[in-house]
Amino acid sequence: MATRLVRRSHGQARREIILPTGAPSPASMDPIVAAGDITDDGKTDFFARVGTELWALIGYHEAIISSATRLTATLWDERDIVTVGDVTGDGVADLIYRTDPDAILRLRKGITNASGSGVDLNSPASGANSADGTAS
Ligand SMILES: [Ca+2]
Ligand SMILES: [Ca+2]
Repeated sequence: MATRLVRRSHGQARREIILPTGAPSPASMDPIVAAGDITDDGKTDFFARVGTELWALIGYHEAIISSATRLTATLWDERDIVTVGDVTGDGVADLIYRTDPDAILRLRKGITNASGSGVDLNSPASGANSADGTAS
C-alpha cells in the first residue's frame, strides 16, 4: 500500500488518503462526514452514505484509514447524516440523521463497545441496537 504525494502549484503538498480493501469508492460517498474519534483510539473516524448504505471508515492515521464497515445496507438513500458525535453527554458517540420522506430528525444513542471505550458500531447501525432500543 503506497501513499502518493501530490504537489500543488503553490507549493503545498497534499496526500491521497488510502482506503482499506473492500471500502466503497470515494466517488460513491455522498456525503463523507468527519466523526471525530468515535472509537476512542486517538484516530479520526468518518461516516459515509453510499447509495442506500451507511458506512463507517475507522482509524485515520498518516493518510491511511484502517477499516471500512458497512453499518446498514438499506434506506440511507432516503436519509441524511446530520452529525456523528456525543450529543447526549455520556462520552459515547451518537448519530443524528434526517429522514427525507417525513423530514424528521432522529437520534441513535451510542452504546459503549465491549472493551469499554468508544462506540459499539452496531448502535449507530440501527435503531434497535441503539441505547434506546427503538426501531428507526
Ligand atoms: Ca477512532
Ligand atoms: Ca452519547
